[in-house]
Amino acid sequence: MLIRLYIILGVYAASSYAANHTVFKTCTQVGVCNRLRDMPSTAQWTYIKHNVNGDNTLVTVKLEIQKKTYSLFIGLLENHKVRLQLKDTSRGAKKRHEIKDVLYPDIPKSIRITTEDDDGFLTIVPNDATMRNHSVLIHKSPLVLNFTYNDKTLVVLNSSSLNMSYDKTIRDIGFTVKFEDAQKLYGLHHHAYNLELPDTTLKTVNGSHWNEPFRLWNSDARDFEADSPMALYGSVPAIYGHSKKSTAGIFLHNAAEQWVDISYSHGSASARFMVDSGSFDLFVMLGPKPEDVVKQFTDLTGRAHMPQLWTLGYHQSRWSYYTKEEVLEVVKNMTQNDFPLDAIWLDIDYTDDKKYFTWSKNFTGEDGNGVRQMLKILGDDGRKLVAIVDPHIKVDENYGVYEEGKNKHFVKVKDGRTDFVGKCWPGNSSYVDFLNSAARTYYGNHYSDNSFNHGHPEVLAGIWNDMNEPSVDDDQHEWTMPSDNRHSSKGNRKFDVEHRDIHNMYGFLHTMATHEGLINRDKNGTRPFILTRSHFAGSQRFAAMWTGDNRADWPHLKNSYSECMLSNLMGHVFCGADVPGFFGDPDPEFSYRAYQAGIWLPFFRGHAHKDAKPREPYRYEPEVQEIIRNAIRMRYKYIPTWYTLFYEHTLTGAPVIRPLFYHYPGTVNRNDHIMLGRDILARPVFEPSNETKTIEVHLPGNPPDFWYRVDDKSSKIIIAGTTEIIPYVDANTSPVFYRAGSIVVLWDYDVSSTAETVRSPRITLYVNCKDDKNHTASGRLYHDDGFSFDYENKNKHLYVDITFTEETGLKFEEVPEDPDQDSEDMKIYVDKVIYNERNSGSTYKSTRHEIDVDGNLFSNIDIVQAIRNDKELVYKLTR
Ligand code: NBV
Repeated sequence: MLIRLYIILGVYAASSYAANHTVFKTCTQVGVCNRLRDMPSTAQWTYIKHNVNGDNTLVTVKLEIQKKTYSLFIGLLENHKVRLQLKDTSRGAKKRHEIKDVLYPDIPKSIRITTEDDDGFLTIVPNDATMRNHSVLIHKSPLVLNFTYNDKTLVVLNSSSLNMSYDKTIRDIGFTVKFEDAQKLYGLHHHAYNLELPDTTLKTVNGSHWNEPFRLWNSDARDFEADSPMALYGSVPAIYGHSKKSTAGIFLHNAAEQWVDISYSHGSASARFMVDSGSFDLFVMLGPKPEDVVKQFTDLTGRAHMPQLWTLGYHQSRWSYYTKEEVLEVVKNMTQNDFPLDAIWLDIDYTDDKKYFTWSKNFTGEDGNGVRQMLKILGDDGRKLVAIVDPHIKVDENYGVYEEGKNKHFVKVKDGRTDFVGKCWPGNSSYVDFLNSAARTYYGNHYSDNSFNHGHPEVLAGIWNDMNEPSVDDDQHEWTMPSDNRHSSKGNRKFDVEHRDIHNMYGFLHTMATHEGLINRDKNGTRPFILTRSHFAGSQRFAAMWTGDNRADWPHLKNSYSECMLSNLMGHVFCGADVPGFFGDPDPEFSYRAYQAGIWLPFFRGHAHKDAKPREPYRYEPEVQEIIRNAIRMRYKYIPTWYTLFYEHTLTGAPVIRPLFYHYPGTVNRNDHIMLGRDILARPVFEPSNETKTIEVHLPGNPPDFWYRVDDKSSKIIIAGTTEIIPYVDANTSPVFYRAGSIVVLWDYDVSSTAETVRSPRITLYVNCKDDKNHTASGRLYHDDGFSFDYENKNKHLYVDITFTEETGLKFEEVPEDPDQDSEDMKIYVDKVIYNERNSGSTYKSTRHEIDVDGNLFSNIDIVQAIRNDKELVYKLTR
């Protein structure tokens, strides 16, 4: 055993300073990519006939190629989406695996359609004349499919690039999608790269040699390089084509290995997919605005439920805190040094010999009560604990979880009978077959107190699912399991699915099991919090994700913004990156810049590799501590805004953080600018002071719109559409802007954790007036109990429009789209109102009036208790 463990650790240690490219393959080393990348476009698919089903919701087109027949099923879906499924229907054709569970269970059904068959063309349009703005236009020979919005073709699938082969060992799918109108392509999350997908068919990208397609193959890519197309931990096979005029998207509902080449030419862009196996099930989303495509994609893959409020605070982690005393000590030090903190995290070493759902003696103590005592102390202090639980189960006859799973719930080798055994942290391990619903239940049940034995589910409030690509210590198989391993789609009876067909959704299924386990453990009373490393399209329904083992350096820090903005556009809103970075011992300047940047990502956790020097915030020099403290405190101030944006995501799928082009189509993308919702723009410092002393900020929009700079005392106004050069004056500089016309809601006071605020939420309103006659501004605020599903099941929440005009004063009204809210118990107190106003006659300056609502000026408004009981309640604050 000792020797085995030594070998595993040896591999991890050896690989700890660069991704291991001898392990991960390049395109030419992988069959499908090698076969399909340079394949000449000669395939000729011929239309034979078509028919429409009885209720007019599906068109089946019979096609032929090389004497084989195929069926192409075409359905139009509500809200401008099309679904295409291509199946080999020739005699004796093998069935391809069709993945389940990824699509949101209530995906909109196909709508009724009408076809027009005319002279070489077949057109499919919605029956309902009001939906007629989207259609499919099929040119029969040679076969070309055009997807149109308002009679303009946005997406084209050209059959000459379509390949589908299936013999004993090969089951490739290849196809090219052209975005007619697109200047930029975004998508194929997850890679550590800029937001925009580069042309991968050119020899040089960013000045360096790069001729690799993007790869989607979930990998334990520990110590991955920044700015690289290498496959990382998760895969979202979707692309959006964007230009100032329109945005359209595609989503390939397939969880097998994929390689994708991107090319741009003459105002359009193409993506060439090369897929190892599985089926052809393609969704086309016709936008036409960025927010429409995101909505369409999340119609298909679902939306996250509300996070618990505490999860939006600061999390402190390290590989590892080894004893309960150490855990309590870290929390005590955070408190004593005035760093807000909501959760402390346990990495693998809390377990007994890496057996998940067990505790080491360092936590249980001699009397066995240690875990309960620790959790009680943390809970009384308003803090939560998150513990890691990986998907591999130690092979050990004396370990109940293993004994219960063996021969039943684990992935099998190729023979479909023998449990697969691979190496990971515990040495020999078997891997839970999460495709199998019985196995998911078996695993999920172990989160209960009966098995995990923690006694305080309300404090052990989060679970961290790591190593779920799945990671196996095997160089021959790119640190994962063999592709010919077998899973069972039918509850233990038959191991009928090859791993290759579901590889990219293994982590998704892992979090599905954990989510179900936590829902059962907490009797559906609490919203589960799970952090996952591996993810797939739709993972947002179950877990938050983080970007994995980044390095504490400037390129990785910068990439973290693109990674999370893209994940947000692809439905997965709860994204973060290790702060200040997993590997390395960063200098103080880098550390505080990483904290200043990290606060603007939805998930905010400090974490470090076990070899890194301890670097909890209180370990820095006092001046550095002060900068980090200010950053974390700033994060807490914005929690009401984060929470409101998360709620809006549950309604429409809208991203929480956004790149500039989301609200301002066609704006040149900046990877270092981030928008929190529509109204807040942050541009932290990603440059070391020895390299540059200024930073550039581009404020999007068009004059007469403008932005208020709010992070300093300059009272500066910046006209929309201009680029501002900001000298970064000191370490505290981290520019933030509010859009004129917005109302931003903050908790403008210092807290030790969100628990403190939940008791009596007191808000400050930043009213950022426009320069119009009435000085108008508006914003929204959401509030609920912070933890339960009552916000959804019983509508117990408050969601209000806040508007200001000089005439009417400040007004709170229920958001009209959310009419059934039951906000009776929701109390929010307004502490302060701060008006930002442009100085009359001055182009560049503003004035800020701070009004203490509890103070003299407004003593008549015994302030501002429980926004509404009746439909509308107006607080007139006239000046
Ligand atoms: O569990 C140990 C680490 C964890 O700290 C990290 O965050 C994960 O991404 N884990 C990976 C396994 C080993 C990494 C070298």
